[in-house]
Amino acid sequence: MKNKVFVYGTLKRGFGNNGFLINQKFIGVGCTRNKFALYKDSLPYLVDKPETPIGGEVYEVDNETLERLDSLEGHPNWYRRKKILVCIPSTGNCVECWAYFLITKLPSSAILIKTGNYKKEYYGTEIFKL
Ligand code: PCA
Repeated sequence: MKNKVFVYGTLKRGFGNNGFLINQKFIGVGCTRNKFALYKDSLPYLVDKPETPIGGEVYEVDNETLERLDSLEGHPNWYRRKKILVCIPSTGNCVECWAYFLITKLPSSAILIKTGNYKKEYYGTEIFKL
């Protein structure tokens, strides 16, 4: 069975970890049905706290890819994969997707991204900038 994953950070197109989604099906850009909090320091962190809908991308991934994403994100002890509803304008549907939530303590240097959209210029330190 195929797994739908909502990515909001480094797994998005144009970001450093998007290669993990190679050969997987891009469904569309989407926005979470409910509000969450998106923070960043050198990494983006999704937290289950109602602030704003979060923007990202939805992919349909095979089981091997999901396992690779789980180890990348440190599921279930660092980020934890949880199901949320994501609305996809291009299909007109809201679908259940996995998303990785930070469940360890938020770093004190992390700041809230009020727009709910993680941007390229946020990613990493200078040498990692795209
Ligand atoms: N990668 C995952 C979770 C946090 C991150 O940097 C993502 O893009 O959804």
